[in-house]
Amino acid sequence: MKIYFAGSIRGGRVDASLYRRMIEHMKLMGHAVLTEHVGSSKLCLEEQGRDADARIYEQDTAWLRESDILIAECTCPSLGVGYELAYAEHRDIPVHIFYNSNKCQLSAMLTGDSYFNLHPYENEDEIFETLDTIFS
Ligand code: 6IA
Repeated sequence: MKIYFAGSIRGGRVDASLYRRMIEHMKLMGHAVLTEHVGSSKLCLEEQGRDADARIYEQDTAWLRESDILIAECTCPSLGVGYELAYAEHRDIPVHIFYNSNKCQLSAMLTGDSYFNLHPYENEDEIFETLDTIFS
């Protein structure tokens, strides 16, 4: 499957290493993760102007349109991830949202939308078990 992984970038990188572990897990299952960079520890977060951001937007929305599924880690709030979730719903792409229920309260705009598959977890092992179930 082609997977679009969504995680916070300018919203904050506190969970970047978790994103990387989730991406690695899905790749080990034989899937293509189109957005591997979201788990990178070397992302440059500096503003590089509107043209550079337009290229990111065009590339990311193109990847979203060709994805079979969107997997999002939403513990760290991100406007960009919220946008991607709505974009995927608009195109009928299945969406699975993971969040640590001890660390955050998810927006009612996500928990209140029955389109989204919600996966609250308390420890990291639960994430990988759920991913195995989703892709089995
Ligand atoms: O609002 P956020 O930046 O937290 O939005 C994060 C989401 O938007 C991620 O799921 C990505 O798919 C997408 N996104 C945001 N920034 C980038 C990006 N920037 N490259 C690719 N996808 C992105 C490169 C570094 C940038 C901060 C200059």
